Amino acid sequence: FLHAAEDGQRYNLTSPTAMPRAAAFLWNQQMMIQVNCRGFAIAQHMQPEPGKYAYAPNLEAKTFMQPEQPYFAHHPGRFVYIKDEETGEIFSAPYEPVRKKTESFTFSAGQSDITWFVKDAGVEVTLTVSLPTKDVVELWSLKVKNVSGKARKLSIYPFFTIGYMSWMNQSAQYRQDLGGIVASCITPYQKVKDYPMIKTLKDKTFFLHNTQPTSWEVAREAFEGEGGLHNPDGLQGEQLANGDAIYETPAAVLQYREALENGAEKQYRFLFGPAHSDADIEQLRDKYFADGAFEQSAEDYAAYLAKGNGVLKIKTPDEGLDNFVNNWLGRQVYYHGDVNRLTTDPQTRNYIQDNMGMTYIMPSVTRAAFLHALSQQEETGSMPDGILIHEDAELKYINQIPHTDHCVWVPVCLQAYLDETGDYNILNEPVKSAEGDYVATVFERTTNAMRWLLKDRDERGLNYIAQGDWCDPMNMVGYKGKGVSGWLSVATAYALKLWAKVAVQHNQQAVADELLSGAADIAKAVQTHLWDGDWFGRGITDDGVVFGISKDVEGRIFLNPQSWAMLADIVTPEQQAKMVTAIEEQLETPYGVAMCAPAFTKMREDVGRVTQKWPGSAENGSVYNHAAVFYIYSLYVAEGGKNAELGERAFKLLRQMIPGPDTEDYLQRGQMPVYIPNYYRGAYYQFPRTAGRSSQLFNTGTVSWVYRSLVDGLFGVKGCAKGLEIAPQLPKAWNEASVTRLFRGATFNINYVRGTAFNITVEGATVEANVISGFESGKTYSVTVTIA
Ligand code: CEZ
Repeated sequence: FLHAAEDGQRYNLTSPTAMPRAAAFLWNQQMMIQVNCRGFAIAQHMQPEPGKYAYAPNLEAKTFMQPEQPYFAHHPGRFVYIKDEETGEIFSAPYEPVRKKTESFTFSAGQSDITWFVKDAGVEVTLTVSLPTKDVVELWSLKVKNVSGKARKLSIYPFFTIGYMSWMNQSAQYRQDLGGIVASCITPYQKVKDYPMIKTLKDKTFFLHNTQPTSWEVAREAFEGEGGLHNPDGLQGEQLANGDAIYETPAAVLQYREALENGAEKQYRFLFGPAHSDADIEQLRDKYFADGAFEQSAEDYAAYLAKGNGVLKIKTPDEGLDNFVNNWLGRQVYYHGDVNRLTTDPQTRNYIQDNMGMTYIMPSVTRAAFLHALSQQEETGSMPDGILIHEDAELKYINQIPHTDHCVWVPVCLQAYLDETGDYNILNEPVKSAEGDYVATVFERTTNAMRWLLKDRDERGLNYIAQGDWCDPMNMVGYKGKGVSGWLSVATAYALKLWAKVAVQHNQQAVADELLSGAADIAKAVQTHLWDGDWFGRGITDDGVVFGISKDVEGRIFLNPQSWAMLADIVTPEQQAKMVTAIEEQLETPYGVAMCAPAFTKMREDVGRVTQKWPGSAENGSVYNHAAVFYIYSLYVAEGGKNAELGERAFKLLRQMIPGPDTEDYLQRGQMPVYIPNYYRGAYYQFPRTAGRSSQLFNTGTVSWVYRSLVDGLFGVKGCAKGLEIAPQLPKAWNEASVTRLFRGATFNINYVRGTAFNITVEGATVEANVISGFESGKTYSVTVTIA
């Protein structure tokens, strides 16, 4: 029911019920749409804050994409009903709302389009959606073909939900002058001061056709009647009622009554999206219904996506991995880096990590983003909770809660940029404060961030947590101002050590010494206060209780403190072995490694909101892929990448992040391998029935780190000051592999083969150290790496 096509560039799902939530997504810089195989859709556009144009009745936290988004009969979606005029029989594409098991069904997730092929009773329906690169509009094409061997009379009804737009004011009309249906509303608000903004919003939703319909309906209840959406009253009559919606829930329904000879087909195009005014609608109509406009847009979009190709193409014995890395990983990284999750105030850690991923796609974007983030650094050296990336933006929602980890990400992610580009000049780049005129270089600012972390520690020498760290719902460990984070403490040690190395290269030995002595101090404090015998505790509460330790019944072990202690290289070999074993025993699952266990089943008031999440979901013990990939990365980096067992484990866990290739695995996760979700359900021992289920949420810091793990770890093709460092950690089971690695303008075609001793040749000549240097931008090199 699921297979790759076109070299993994598409994934085709041939059942609407096997993985009912399986979805794909498209985006451009102003909007995104996620559609599931059955036709339910979630779309969002920026104005500048995220807005909707097809509405569900009442979804909380509008500006956050929801994990495990619940779908229901009236959920926003894009559908087409087909009625046989002679027999009265109906079916619908994609699958909802009729839910008829059609003779054939394919949901085909492509790179730049999403297409369904549905066939029933001698009628083939092809439905495709794509997006333009800039405008906010969905481009839909529909093809209906008669393959029944005889002439047919059909009615074809596109039905695009618009939904409950606003309790203040909503309506819809058919507009002959514009060529389609236009719904209007007033976005609800309270404050007079919001009115100037409210009146600029795109409060219209349009559904335009390029072919005149036979009839239409614009009110959802009038269309649905008593039959329900799976058998709406609207389809009973010869024609739709050509009604209106006046303070009634809008819908966009058209009817095309067609007589089709055998073999004949009809094609239609539709535009669906939000607009501010009729003039905007007209403009979009003229632009996209012009001859060849859809085709041109498809080409432009493909060209836009091609910019996200990344620096790595692989060929390994693992086809599913190849498909994912070659076609989908870069795409997801690019999505994050290019549109910053469609928010105007990304959380600082997300902004920095998403842009770290961009290092492998478009390093100039990373560079600009780091400078931008640093321009918002506070005078104390602290980084704010969110980075404002739009002139009208303000820090909202989660960004009003004090988290203490933001400084850590600066050197950690900058390191990836330095490795990849060798652009050490960025360190001398002066950065002026967004407010005020304090100017300091990137080196100075990052050093200040490190000093802030050093300072923001308690008498034990551990880092305060305030109302959260990387784990943002861990909000009650330290809200009284005393609690500390074990993870942040080791993460600080790691950041300090990384930055100390940079300081040495930058001829700032005194700074390096200061940072290293701070790191040593933290290491000592962590060992003294948080080592629990087999692993490190997660933190110490305001009341001085160490948690995340063996005597805890719930939340006994957390992944992050172990991973980052390994990254910080503050563990003894004995400790490391114990931690890895404890993680294997308590956190590893067939779907990846969970971030804590056992999941909390009740509120722990000295830990916080995270314990109130459903056990096994999100930060409460799911396979939270972001945390999992930190561990994977730490396994690759620990012991200088020289411990083959750790590398083997890293690969196993990395592979578990990608759904498949076994049928059972797909069914359990319910997701296609076209992105990595933010989590798979965990609580493997507590709730085995749901363990592995995908959140279907493609916003996640995971993917930048997956890319980095492939480059630095698995394939060992990391940059360094001198050039390209070759240090692969291929799994034992692979006898060979090859990669094409783009690096600083040059192309390296690298073949890995097994042999007796480690050896590298470039164009046949042996390389002495394991660094390839002296290459030229624009040239292609053939490299053979022999691994013992
Ligand atoms: O948000 C992510 C954050 O964007 O959670 C991560 C954190 O590191 C990321 O920066 C781990 O906490 O508020 C909540 O409880 C939400 O669950 C967020 O924590 C979560 C959402 O998935 C965002 O979509």
